[in-house]
Amino acid sequence: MDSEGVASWRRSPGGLVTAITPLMRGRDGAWVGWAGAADEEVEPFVEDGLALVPVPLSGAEIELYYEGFSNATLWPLYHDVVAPPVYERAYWDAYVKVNRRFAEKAAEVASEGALVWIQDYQLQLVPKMLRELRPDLRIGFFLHIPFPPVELFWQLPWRTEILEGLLGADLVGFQVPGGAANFVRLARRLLDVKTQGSQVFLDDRTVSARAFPISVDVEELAEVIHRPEVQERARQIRADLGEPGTILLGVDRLDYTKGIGQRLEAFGELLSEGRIKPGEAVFVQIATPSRERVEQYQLLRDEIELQVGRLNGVYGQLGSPVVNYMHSSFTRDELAALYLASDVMVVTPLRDGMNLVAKEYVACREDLGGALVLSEFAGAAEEMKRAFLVNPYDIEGMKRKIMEAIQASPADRRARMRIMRRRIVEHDVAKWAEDFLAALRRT
Ligand code: ADQ
Repeated sequence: MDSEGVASWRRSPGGLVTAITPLMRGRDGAWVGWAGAADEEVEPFVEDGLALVPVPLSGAEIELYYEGFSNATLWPLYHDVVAPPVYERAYWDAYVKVNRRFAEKAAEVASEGALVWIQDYQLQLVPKMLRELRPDLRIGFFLHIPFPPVELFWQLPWRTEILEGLLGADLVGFQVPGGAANFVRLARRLLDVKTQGSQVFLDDRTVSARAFPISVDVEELAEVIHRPEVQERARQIRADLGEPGTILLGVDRLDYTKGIGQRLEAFGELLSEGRIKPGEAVFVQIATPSRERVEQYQLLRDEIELQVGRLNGVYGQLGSPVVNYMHSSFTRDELAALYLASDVMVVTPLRDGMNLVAKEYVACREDLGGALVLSEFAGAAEEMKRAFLVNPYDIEGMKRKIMEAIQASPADRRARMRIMRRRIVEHDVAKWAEDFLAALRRT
């Protein structure tokens, strides 16, 4: 709502929205989704070329379904239990109820024989529910986060329901082949069904499970970085930071899976050992506010802010902190300027489905400058082997790789960046969507 009382819509941050928005524009389809506020009953509307069909959530459902089952149960379970998942029956009941509401809304708006593409872990029961309501539809599902090994998934009290929910789809997409393999293995173990390669054979139909690595909108980013004001802003950022020799950059939702604490620990030790001198290198950490009412996220915020405060307290000087930390959301332009301004991008998740920040960085570095330090546990590492790959649990190893990235020769950086860019340019987000939808049509 602006100062004159006119309602408008704002896009929420995060990988899924960033990836899907460009491809929904101009397509003759509808996006069924939650509007982002409690108890809001909004009629379907068109915004900037997107036909949006809101599904309401009550305050209690946001707490139980979204913050609860989605983000306190499934999120940690699917990310290698890096935080303990909470198993609450009331969360589950809300998850079933809200999934049913989404399935009913999709069943209502989809035309005869339409393709329906269901996105992510919050809606894993929708494929089966929707198929029961509308057997004429072709149903695809894409999981943006990792699909865990059977041994972890087994913990889930509702493991059979979730698996059967997903098997309601004709095609289930994952970020990496390992996720698809985990899923097929789970189907075999839990339901005792026959499988072969990427196929799961049910009594009356076959479900495919395959990897479709998501990517970024390379063209849109190119347009952003070519604008003179963005380039000027990048120069300004370097000047504002005091023209240090090296700018290291982290950009993440403030999430315990992102390994922010581990990377700051590595940076702090490099300072304490004198391998990095204050003033010569500066760390810029952008932490986008996220899931602020979930307890684990509140604890994490306190921990990170304590760590930043300590580092600046010990190594910072008047007017020049060693870590510039910002807990806020940024525009695409400002993020692109940061990518251009930085020398070393540090992406160190403990587990991540893909990680679009790493791909955005590479997409923006047309100049072939900059180095990428990337966790082996991000899906993106499978496509970008020429990054400085690290195990974020190994602080010593991470310190070594950060130093290598800082000290790499311009020729080495260019060679690595050129190879990574080739991959990202050829496999952008449009290709991701086309590949998925083509595979869904073929099912
Ligand atoms: P996320 O966990 O949200 O995505 P990521 O893939 O890195 O993680 O995407 C974050 C997106 O938010 C990026 O596009 C980034 O530019 C944007 N962003 C980050 N900080 C921001 C800020 N301060 N202001 C504005 N925008 C900001 C989930 C999965 C990932 C998977 C994606 C897409 O966890 O593994 O890559 O979905 O499938």
